Amino acid sequence: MQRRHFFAGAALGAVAATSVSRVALAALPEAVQQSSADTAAPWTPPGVTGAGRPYQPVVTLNGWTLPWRMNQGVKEFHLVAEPVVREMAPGFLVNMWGYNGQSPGPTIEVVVGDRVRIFVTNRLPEHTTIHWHGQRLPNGMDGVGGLNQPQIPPGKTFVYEFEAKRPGTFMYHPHADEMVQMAMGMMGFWVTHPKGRHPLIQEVQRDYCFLLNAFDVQPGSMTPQVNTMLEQNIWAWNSRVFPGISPLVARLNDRVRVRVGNLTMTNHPIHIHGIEFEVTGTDGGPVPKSARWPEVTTDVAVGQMRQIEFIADEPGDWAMHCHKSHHTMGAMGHGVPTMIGADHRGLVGRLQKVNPDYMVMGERGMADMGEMEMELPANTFPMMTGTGPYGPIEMGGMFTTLKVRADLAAGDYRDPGWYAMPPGTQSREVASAPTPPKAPSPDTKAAPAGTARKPQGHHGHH
Ligand SMILES: [Cu+2]
Repeated sequence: MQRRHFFAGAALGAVAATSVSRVALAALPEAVQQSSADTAAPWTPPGVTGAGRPYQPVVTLNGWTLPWRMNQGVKEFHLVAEPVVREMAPGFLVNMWGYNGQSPGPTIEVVVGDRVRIFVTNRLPEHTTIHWHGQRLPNGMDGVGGLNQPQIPPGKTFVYEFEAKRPGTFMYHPHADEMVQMAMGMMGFWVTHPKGRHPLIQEVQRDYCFLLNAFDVQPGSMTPQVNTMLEQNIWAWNSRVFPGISPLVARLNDRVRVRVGNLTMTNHPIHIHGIEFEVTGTDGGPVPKSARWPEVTTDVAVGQMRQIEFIADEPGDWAMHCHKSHHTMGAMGHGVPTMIGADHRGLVGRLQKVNPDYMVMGERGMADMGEMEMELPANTFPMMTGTGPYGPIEMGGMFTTLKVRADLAAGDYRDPGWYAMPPGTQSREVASAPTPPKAPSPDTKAAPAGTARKPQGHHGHH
């Protein structure tokens, strides 16, 4: 079970200070660091007490919201691009590049009309930039290295400044050595809340966000292969893989929004069990109500953002995952031959004389992998992992659960544990297969009760 990291304490206190000296105003805002890969509780802006926050904050799955400081009417943020070690699942560590201690970087959360100033310090071994994906902004703030600005050299700090013009779901990522820097995990989420009520943006009780990302981390290694185009083996949400992804928790009948952005090299059909949702927003903003339809899977193509919404009106632990079945798997060899139906028991002994490491796998399917205690190279993410109350879940990648409970407090995001099913509502084994009901046919009525009809050929029906 994961523990939540409630983001509070010394680091936050420093940026939350309301009185800032002239010297401090001139200095860069503190670059707040995050050491935990757990889901942080929503950040409370300085000066906000009780329910005074003017919006329902987002909760970033296995991520956090970057604190800002107010400087003469401008919200100031400080991102530091730097090498990080990300814990992708408990015990599975990967060398990445990210921001402020983690990959992805922190979520930036603002309100329409905010003047935003973002300082970007480069602590990478090569130059970088940040592109603010989807934003309306002056051309010189768009962050394409070489086209809109000089690259940010290692050791230097650049500043971006623009107004958050439209509400919605955005991303940020480098537009410099992009293939390498994104393959190393450099990306982050951005949410702009509407100012006051918006005719197409409903109020929600829970608002979650995460990025789809993918890595090629060879078994036993710690650094992604950055030149891999499509055969990534680690399919992640916010640089985490099941069972390392926090559940989405909702109170019964909450309206829930989930924002998803895709920065991998392929599309991901995101599927949620138990409810129907609508896509209420895309990259371009809120979807007109007449253009929404119910569905249970929505494809998020490369470079896209999707905002889905639903009423969490069915209690339970509902699976939520990418529907490409290879994307809910950990590191695996795609070149392994299919052995279903091949009885090679007699061969094993002979083959092991030649190759002592020879192992039989997959002759009855691959489900054995879920409980296999095979010795893996150090720091290798298993192909299938994660255990539920009824055994191995046989997943490992873009998978988590939507946990809907009646007895949650508003704003409680803690994992409530496994769902206790009401008696008689779970699939179960039966003693033996029941007698199939007789197919209605004209002579069924004619047959005396208790008389078994002899099977007849097809010509026997008339
Ligand atoms: Cu996928």
